[in-house]
Amino acid sequence: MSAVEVNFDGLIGPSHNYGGLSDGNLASARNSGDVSNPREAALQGLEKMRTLLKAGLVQGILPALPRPNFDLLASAGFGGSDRQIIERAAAQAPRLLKVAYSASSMWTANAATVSPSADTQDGRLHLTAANLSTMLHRSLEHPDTTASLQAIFGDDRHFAVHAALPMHADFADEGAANHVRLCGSHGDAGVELFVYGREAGESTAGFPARQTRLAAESVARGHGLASERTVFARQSVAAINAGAFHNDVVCVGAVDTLFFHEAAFEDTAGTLASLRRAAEGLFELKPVMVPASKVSLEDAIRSYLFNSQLLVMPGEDRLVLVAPTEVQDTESTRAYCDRLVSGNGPIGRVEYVDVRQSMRNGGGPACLRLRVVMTDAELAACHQGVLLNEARIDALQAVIRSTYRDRLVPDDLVDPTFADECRLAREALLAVLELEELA
Ligand code: SUG
Repeated sequence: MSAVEVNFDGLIGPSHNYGGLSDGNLASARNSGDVSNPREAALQGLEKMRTLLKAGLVQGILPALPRPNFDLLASAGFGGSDRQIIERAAAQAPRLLKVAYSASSMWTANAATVSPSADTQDGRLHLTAANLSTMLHRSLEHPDTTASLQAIFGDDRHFAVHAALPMHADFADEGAANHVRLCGSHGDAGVELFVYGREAGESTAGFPARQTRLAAESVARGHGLASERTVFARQSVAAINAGAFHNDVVCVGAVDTLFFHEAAFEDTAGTLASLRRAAEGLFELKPVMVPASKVSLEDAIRSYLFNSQLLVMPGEDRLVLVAPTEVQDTESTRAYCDRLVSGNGPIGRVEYVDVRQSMRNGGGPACLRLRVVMTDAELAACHQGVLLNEARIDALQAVIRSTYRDRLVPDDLVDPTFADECRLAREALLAVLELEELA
């Protein structure tokens, strides 16, 4: 069956700010409290989408979630009118107000785990919303994410949307950021690699390990994946403690190629052997391992070399790495990329994109997209309003230019009129995506 990979990027919401909310995410901690520019952030994200659309790829988008999340504030005991809730939360629990306003749904690699229909027992495309249970601000996302996915992938002849796993540390799940699908070509049956940071019930020292093996296994079972085509690998403790809070900070894969840092997995040889066994009869795995002697783990995490999109571009015979400009600005990673493309390996070109606003919260090009491999029939059956063309990108950018602020600091969130601003902007954006039902 022929199929294409559709990147569903997150539309960056009007409350994008540097809240310092993510323990273990070095960029989030470093830039905490800085001035953000939500308008520039959203425009940068859309320009990345435009670049890939112009290259001939199918580009989708997922809407920003409603912020502030009044349910959270109500659960914390704040009552009254919206205005009173915000004023009271600002006075009594300012951190909770930042949590309620977080625009973290922009990182759609964490929205869900996706298995294409070629891999699943019932021949449907399966999506499981991630519970994101480790970080409070991210744990708020899944109910609204599930609603978005249902609105977009609502046709149950083609799609199965699963609600998030139970909200408990044993089931901690961060979605596609810890999942890689490898294959011969997109429409063929593939191998799904799930990377976890700890076992259920295990407590780890250092930065939080946000994914359990139990969560990964539960998603794989729910999607009806063949066990002989599924691999579970442990992320290295060293990577997590160096700031790789998701596997996609140290690893990215596409079709038959796995591009990863030497320190990404606890057992590299074992992981590669399991992948080769699972791929037998389907394709030959092409691992591209970056040694620490060429790029230190620190530089890999600072530059986000691996948090790039690895893409099959129409008309190009080798893969293209769409990397953040920070990779160009970091000497070791720039030198590595120059050598990479001059060799004859599977990656033939590196293209740099500016997503600095998101990067400063620890989100590179790969964090900003959820990959969904879709057949023609599935493409036709999904909600068409989220499939982008240039006119729709222009329309979204026009709304952003007229409704988003170009300067926001966490202290601005105390302004009760900002909540109305965010709601009106979101409603206008949903209208462009023909998703008014989510308002
Ligand atoms: O979960 N940052 C996100 C970044 C997610 C990146 N996603 C992937 N690697 N796929 C996180 O840590 C920071 C928010 C703040 O501090 O305001 C934040 O949530």
